[in-house]
Amino acid sequence: MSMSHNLVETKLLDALNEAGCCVVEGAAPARTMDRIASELAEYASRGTIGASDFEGRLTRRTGSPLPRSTTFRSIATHPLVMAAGEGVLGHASTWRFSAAEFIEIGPGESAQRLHRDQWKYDMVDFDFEVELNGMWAITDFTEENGATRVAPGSHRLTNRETLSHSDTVAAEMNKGSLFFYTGSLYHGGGANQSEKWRAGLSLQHAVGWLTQSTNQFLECPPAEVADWPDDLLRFIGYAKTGNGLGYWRDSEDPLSAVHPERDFDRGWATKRPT
Ligand SMILES: O=C(O)CCC(=O)C(=O)O
Ligand SMILES: [Fe+2]
Repeated sequence: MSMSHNLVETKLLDALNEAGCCVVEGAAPARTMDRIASELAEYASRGTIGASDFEGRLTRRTGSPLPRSTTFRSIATHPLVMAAGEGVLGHASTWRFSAAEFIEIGPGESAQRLHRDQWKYDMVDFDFEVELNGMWAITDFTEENGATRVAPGSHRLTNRETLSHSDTVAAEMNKGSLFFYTGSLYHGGGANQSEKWRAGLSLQHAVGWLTQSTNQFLECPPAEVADWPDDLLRFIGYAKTGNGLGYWRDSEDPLSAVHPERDFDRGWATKRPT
């Protein structure tokens, strides 16, 4: 029996509020995950491995999945992503996509150091949420194969906590599931004690007044995205943002760089948080 969308969203937002994390089982068909993996395979085969201890010496990371995978593009604005983002970041004037990365944890990899993703923002100890992140299960995630370790409730702690493995649980989920967590939640990639690779597509979203993790205008330049849907282009950053941010040249709308043939309103964004 399937729950109605509204009920799923309500439970998701309650869990994100209470625990700072939530797994939604079966958010997409397994074959959608297989397609993403096969579209990224040629890039992953040239991907970087072992760049640093934090990134994982036996972990392969492949960036820029938006231009590289049409199937990922088709789910980047998935209704659950939009609902979770609105629920966690809707306090800000705007929020948007920040980055995505295909993460494959290899057999024998050790556990990643526990961290808060929002530490990327100069370790500012925000007392409100600035990021809503996630992970699509491209393969099954099990405790044995390195499912992400999370400390539920740790989104309410401060930067000064010293949590250990015993404070965490494995975010186990089946292929096609979607795991969400806030930028304030302590977590880390798990140790892979199996013989197979664990693959996930990690997602980052942030309030519109913070810099995106990866530079979307280099990864998805105007000349290459003219046939992408407007809502996706807006979401990745071709939009005025925050309060008076993100315009270009003469108070112009950044989407006009993709579609110079169209008319757009000029002027700064004047949206303020309510
Ligand atoms: O791969 C994972 O399970 C988590 C990776 C992670 O948290 C990170 O690299 O920031
Ligand atoms: Fe992380």
